[in-house]
Amino acid sequence: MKSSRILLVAAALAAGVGAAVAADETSLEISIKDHRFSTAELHAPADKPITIVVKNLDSTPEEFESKALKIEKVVAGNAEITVRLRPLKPGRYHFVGEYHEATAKGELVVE
Ligand SMILES: [Cu+2]
Repeated sequence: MKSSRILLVAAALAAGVGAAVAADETSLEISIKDHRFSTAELHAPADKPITIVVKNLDSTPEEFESKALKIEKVVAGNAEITVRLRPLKPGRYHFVGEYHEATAKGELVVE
């Protein structure tokens, strides 16, 4: 009996922490058009989780890739993906559209 009550308290605490983290999260959006990112520079605060929605407005697929962020995710033509990042240290994190690397370049600036 005693242990189940402790479990309930633990579950309530975990739920509270989860809600606090979600509210503190940074949501960003970027689109791909004519094999270029718009905008090419994203800004986010340090030490907070980040979510980036990548919308591909081109009809051909693209691969959202960043070695610095350890991301490699294909976005189908006229589709979108959501990328979730752990809290990051301040810095400039480059990313590219790997299928059109000459034009699809961008940076996530964490400060
Ligand atoms: Cu790749």
